[in-house]
Amino acid sequence: MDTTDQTRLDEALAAIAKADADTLEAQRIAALGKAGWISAALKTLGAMTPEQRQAEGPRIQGMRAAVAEAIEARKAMLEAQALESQLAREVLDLTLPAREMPRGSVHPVSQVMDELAEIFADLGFSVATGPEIEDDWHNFTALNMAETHPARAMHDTFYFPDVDAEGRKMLLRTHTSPVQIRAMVEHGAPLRIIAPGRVYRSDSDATHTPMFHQVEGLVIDEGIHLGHLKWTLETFLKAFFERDDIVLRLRPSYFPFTEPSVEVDVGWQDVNGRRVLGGDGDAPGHGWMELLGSGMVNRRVLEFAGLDADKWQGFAFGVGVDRLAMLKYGMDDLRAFFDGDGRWLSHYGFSAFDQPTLSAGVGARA
Ligand code: 2NL
Repeated sequence: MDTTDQTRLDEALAAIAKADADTLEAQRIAALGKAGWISAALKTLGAMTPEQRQAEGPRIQGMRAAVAEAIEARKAMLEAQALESQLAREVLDLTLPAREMPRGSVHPVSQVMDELAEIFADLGFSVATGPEIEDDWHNFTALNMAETHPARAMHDTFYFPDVDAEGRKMLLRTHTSPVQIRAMVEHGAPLRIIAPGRVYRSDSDATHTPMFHQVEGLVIDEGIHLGHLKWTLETFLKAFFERDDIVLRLRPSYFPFTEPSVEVDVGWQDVNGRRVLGGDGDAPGHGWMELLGSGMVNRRVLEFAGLDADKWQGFAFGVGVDRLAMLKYGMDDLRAFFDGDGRWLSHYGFSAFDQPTLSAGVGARA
């Protein structure tokens, strides 16, 4: 046993055990560095006889491992100590006010959805939601659009390549009507719901995006007729556009899921070269703009959903949420809605603290 090495080792281990971060590195260099004493000892192995090396090799390697291990242990200890004292030092006062207003803002589509929920809640509607990935029964068949119905092709549907576990053809919903079908199947009648959400159609240009937002409304009760539909839409649009002079014009139309079907136009007037909703659509300088589709729920749809069509009647409507937002807040390019541009959002976005209420006007800005 080399007593010099043993003394050196004992001294090194003692120094390491009480070293701080700086002296620990000096200890490492003195022992294990290129010119360190253990490195020097390792170099002597080359000149030894095989017998000597067999005894000296493990001894020197053992010293190297002991020093390296001691350094690692001390380092971990020092780091734990530093963290402890940092945690003790740093105090976070969660009761302090924010230094800046939050920079995020509520997207106009979210704002309009909140406004719609508020307006219709006041009329006794609840908000219904459902899956965006649907089967073709809920999206088409139950809406009186049979396999061969031409309207299916018109919907530019995104289909999934494979059928699901039950062999159903799956797709991205093309409207939120399937949510209403599910509500009728699950809750029966009477029913008063709106179904807002994302819908998908394979269509893309300046006025169409492959994903857009729709809100549909559905009322099922006894003795429901077109008068209820017209009053509901009038009341909704007056609250939404915050004007009492909103006028509607109902035109006959066709949807497979409603009978009769009506297209609803809203009157606008020219104010300094800009079209503003309200006024008499037929007067000079006034006009009509197509806004939403609606109608009395086709009795075949009621039957598909398991309702007795002799007892229950209903009306339904559908309208684009993005379109409503553009009209109300004066945006001209639909594609900007989905660009995620912070400047657009800070211009058109809403404060997260601004909750739409009917008393303040649903679109009041904070
Ligand atoms: C449009 C037209 C509409 C409906 C949607 C509906 C839903 C059920 C039953 C019957 Cl469950 N109808 N929804 C009715 C008429 C029109 O949307 O142009 N949307 C943008």
